[in-house]
Amino acid sequence: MEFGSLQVRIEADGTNGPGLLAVPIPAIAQRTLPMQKSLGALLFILMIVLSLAMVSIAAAAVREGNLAPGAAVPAAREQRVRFAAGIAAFVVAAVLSVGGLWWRADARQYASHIYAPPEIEAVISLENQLVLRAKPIRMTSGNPRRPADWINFNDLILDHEHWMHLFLIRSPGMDAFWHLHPQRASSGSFTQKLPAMPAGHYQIFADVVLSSGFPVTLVGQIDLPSAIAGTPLTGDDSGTDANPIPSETGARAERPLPDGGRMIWERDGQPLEAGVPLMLRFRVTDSSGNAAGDLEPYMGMAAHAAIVRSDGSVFAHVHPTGSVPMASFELAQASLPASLGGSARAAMDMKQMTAGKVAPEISIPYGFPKAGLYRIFVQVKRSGQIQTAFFDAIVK
Ligand SMILES: [Cu+2]
Repeated sequence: MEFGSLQVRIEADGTNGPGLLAVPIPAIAQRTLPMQKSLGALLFILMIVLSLAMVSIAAAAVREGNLAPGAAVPAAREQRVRFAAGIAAFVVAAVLSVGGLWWRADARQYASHIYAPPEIEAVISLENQLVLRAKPIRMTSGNPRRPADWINFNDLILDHEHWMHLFLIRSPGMDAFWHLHPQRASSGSFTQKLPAMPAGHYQIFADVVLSSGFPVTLVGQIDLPSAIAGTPLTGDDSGTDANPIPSETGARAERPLPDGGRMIWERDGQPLEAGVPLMLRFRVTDSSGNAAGDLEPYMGMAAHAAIVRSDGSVFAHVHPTGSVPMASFELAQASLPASLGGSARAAMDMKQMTAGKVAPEISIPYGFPKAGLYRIFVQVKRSGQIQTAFFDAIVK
């Protein structure tokens, strides 16, 4: 198995000529599957049988290997037979222990690849500036392939024209949400001027894309002992207040937007199930209840959604194009052989799709990884204003 920034290439041929598309696949191991107990027991018994068989073959070869058919075994051979069996047992035991050492070394090596979400350190400096730094990793394994070891803030590429997409979510109620875009500072750190924020404990999710195209979410926390006055939001920065997430969600799937419009989550009435690919559909209406005609791309996308489990153990930043960051997608297309064409066009199509007007119906593909209570923040841009609606979902 290969780890890292991989891609699946899709080749198609039709009346308009051949086309080639690359889909980036960030591949990483998240856990080691244990062996089934019954399979382990079966293999252990087979090992014992094989070991005993090896010893008895060696013993039988010495005892009867050069006997004429029907002849009796001379009593003097017994000592040599026991010696041969002892040597064979020693060799088998040596092979098994060397094999065991190799097996454990291989398992340790694999375990050092298991993905642990890299952590980010955040402190608030004077003038309500948030300073972010990737936490240094203890190099216990000495293996440089762990994603956490790759995080070098000087080795990133722009995604949606930003080096970092920073999400701050007040916990545990998830009743305050910000989507900000910190500036790169000279010393391998990022800084962000904070908006007006209430006091509380915040969870931090920081999305970056490494120069290999591998997307990484760094996680962290910060405490605001008191509310801060902050500076007004500018550019692509956005945020919203929300009511604290209830432990049981009602069926309400409609949210008012600041201008009197609404965002509606179109549910098909089926319960949401973990591990099932879904299409989350949202519809935006204006203040008179008609389909909104004023949606624009927000950072190159029809919509951005942040999907968070109530305990913060799941975070996804997704778009109508899925979870692939635009930066990784463009990098994958650029890697295609130019002779096959089509690649540059695919990247251009993706950009054009999001240029100009945006339809008020939004479909976002997603699969909830595990059961639980989730909040979904959906962001759109209408007439230059970024609007955020939030929905709650219980996943079985
Ligand atoms: Cu986004």
